[in-house]
Amino acid sequence: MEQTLVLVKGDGVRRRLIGEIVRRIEAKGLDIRAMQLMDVSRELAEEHYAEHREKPFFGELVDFITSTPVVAMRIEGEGAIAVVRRLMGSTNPAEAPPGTIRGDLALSLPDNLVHGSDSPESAQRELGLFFGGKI
Ligand code: RTP
Ligand code: MG
Repeated sequence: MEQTLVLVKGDGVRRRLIGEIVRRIEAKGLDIRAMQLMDVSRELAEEHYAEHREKPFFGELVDFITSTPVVAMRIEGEGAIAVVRRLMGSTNPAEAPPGTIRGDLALSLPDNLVHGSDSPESAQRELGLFFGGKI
């Protein structure tokens, strides 16, 4: 069965939206296999977002994800990676459709509440980072 990493990022924790986001994931029929509230070190953040290292918003992104605790979840289900991405909505909340987490609950970047792995390779890598105990 497919697994993916979901993060409720700092804005979601600060705004007390953990329950609302978990509710949507559960209501969809996905299973929570692991869940932890945790601090994200700079090392973990830079590794997690390595694909964005050259982007102009990389510094802001790392500051954002390390500034407050996040909730990391190992989510499992048929097609979980793509299903979670659809539940989240597009990256920019201003463009995310109503009915999605970002479309209903967020307004502008970088505060888009959630992260979901974007491919089987990313899921494996990111689950290792957050739940493998390496960093
Ligand atoms: P994520 O990785 O968080 O699941 O989001 P995503 O795939 O939809 O978006 P991605 O392109 O991977 O970007 C990662 C995170 O960087 C912030 N971002 N800021 N200022 C900007 O133009 C900008 N673009 C992206 C967002 O927080 C996004 O989730
Ligand atoms: Mg991404």
